[in-house]
Amino acid sequence: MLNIVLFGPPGSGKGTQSGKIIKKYGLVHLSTGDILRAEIANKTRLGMEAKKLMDEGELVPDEVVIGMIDKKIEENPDAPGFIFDGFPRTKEQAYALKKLLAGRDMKIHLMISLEVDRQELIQRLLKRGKDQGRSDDNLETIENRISVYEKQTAPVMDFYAREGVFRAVDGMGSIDEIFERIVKVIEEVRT
Ligand code: B4P
Repeated sequence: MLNIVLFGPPGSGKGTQSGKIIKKYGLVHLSTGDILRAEIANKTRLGMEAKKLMDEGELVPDEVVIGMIDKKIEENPDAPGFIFDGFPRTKEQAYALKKLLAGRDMKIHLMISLEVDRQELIQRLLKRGKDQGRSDDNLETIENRISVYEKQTAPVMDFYAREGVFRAVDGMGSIDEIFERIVKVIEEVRT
């Protein structure tokens, strides 16, 4: 089994690289952002509550996203492994993930942190806002998302460094170049 946390600031390429990783390694992709956007599209009560926070660039409460992840793991008992994309985003979520994996005799084998300059993050997200019209990809919300990341999410790196599974990867360059760097790190862990 191979369980990976793909980590990084908003716009660092987590969703993009997750797509390539699941194709190569057959892992199950769990993106809390995608799950929340599906709730919004289905106009559920959870979706409506989450939308307000997401449009402001704030985090959705820990217990909500932890419950979502728990359910998805439960639904995939035969998975060869999972890629956690955009989760955990707080230390509390990281502890909760450790606990819910341990209860199933599972653990995180690797945490990949994508490192990208702030200016590049903003450019990528503004471009996506223009191309796809995502309501949280506007300058004001992007800046808040980055500052929420720095305050609430960046400490998650220490958690995984202490677990001995933290690996930083240069997230600047072309999508294929970055993917090659990620594969190299995954192969080191698998052998
Ligand atoms: P997410 O959906 O996780 O959004 P994100 O951080 O912006 O990353 P995403 O994966 O979409 O973008 P990517 O970097 O791949 O979260 C959205 C919101 O949901 C959060 O703000 C929060 O409110 C809520 N939420 C989600 N998870 C939560 C949790 N665990 N706890 C609490 N709240 C939570 O790519 C960005 C763009 O860059 C793309 O358009 C892509 O094409 C482009 N790109 C990628 N790589 C590139 C490259 N190398 N060069 C040029 N462009 C590139």
